[in-house]
Amino acid sequence: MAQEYRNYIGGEWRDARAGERFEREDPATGAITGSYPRSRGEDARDAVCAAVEAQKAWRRMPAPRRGEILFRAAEILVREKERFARDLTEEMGKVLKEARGDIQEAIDMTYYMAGEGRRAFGQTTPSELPDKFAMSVRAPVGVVGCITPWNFPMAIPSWKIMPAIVTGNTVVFKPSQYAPKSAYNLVRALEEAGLPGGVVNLVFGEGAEAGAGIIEHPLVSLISFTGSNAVGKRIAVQCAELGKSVSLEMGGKNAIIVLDDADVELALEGVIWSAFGTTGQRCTAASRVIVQGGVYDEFASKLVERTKKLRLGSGLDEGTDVGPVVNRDQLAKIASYMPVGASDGATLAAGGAVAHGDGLDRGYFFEPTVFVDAKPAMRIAQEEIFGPVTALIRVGSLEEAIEVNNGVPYGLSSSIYTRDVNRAFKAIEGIHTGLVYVNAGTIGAEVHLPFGGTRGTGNGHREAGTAALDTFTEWKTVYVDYSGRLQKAQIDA
Ligand code: UN1
Repeated sequence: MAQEYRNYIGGEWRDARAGERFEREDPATGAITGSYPRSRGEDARDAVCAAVEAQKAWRRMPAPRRGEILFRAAEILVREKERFARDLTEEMGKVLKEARGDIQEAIDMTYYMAGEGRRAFGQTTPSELPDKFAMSVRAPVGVVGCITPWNFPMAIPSWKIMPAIVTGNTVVFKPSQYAPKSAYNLVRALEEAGLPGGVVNLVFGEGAEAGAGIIEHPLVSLISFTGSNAVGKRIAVQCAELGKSVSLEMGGKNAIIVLDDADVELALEGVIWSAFGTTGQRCTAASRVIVQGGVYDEFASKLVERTKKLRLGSGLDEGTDVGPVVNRDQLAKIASYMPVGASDGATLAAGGAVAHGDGLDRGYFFEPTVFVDAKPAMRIAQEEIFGPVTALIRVGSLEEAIEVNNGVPYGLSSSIYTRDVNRAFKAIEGIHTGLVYVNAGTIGAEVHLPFGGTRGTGNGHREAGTAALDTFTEWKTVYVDYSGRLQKAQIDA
């Protein structure tokens, strides 16, 4: 019998009203990892009501006290890091050392946002009139719906929940049905840390059911969503009609540029890590490599050779380089791009198929794949595949590399390998993505800097850093006139 988990609503662990459940399996073995409530709109509504009720006291609690609860939650995550990492690997497949990184990112964010309980700075500034004081303070937006994906099932929820609650909001959290245990672990840590009931409510289930119930509810002021571009756009349209704020993070088609003067060994390591880490299922994954002509052939042959040596297997096995993809649908989607790449004229140089043998048939494994001689406009070089697939594109110059880098519908992350500081800075200036790395891969964002992207990646918001506070708070501008008479701005000044 699979272990049964429950929703967390108003501080109580409860089943979905209709009593329905779904099971999650380990994508490496097919073993069932847990059973979860399949929540519907009515459960989402219960959760929103609990969040509305809890908001009254929570927004009045001094922010430093709220921060202390976060600090205690971070301590619990530290204590449980290894256990939570194993749970995470078992339910979504990434290798254990990356799962530890996922938990660590949540720990970092939780400590960081605990500190914001004593900062959350606003502005004070001189007034244009005498005997008048001008300042701005941050106020919570109210009830926030957090809808999160499976690829960073501990980190991404923490990017949303921690800044939301430290600034006085309450949350309804709907995690992906492909990584529910990590959501449970995170919420349990908050409960143990002493978070009052109703401040974070957890509703398991599917986007079209539980997620829709949160989005539609009139008392939810803000939706923070990370996931696909197609779903994000639909949510944005719906939120516009309902008059809600929405913060979207929706993927990428990120590139690493390798110039002729690059340290080739370093660039190779960066490409392997960025293209195949998390089995390529990162919105920051390097699914394009733009290589200058002088080094292209050497780079391509070394990359192909290294890619073929990567070992596939369960992420729990320390010898594994690349784990499974998350589910059967993703496996089929990735496989469907192989004939697309070939018929568009790219050459398949490594991988290219569902992996078999050595116990791999029980899970969803795809061979790490390299296409060479891809052209910038090909579908494999334009569309987010979200799997262990990368495409090499040959260019003649830095200027062409920048143009190719920018010529996609997304703008999340990018990277350039060069030893020339002038070229590095030209790239930093010319590249239109939210993140730019120099002599490092496209992944590895840190929690105290803004995270997000341009164009199809987002809608102008950033997560993490103090930018997150801008998403989860409203500015309240306060003028205090202590002159004792009517002073008219713009007129008496
Ligand atoms: C994502 O790919 O969805 O920088 C998030 C990184 C990680 C977060 C990635 N810290 O790749």
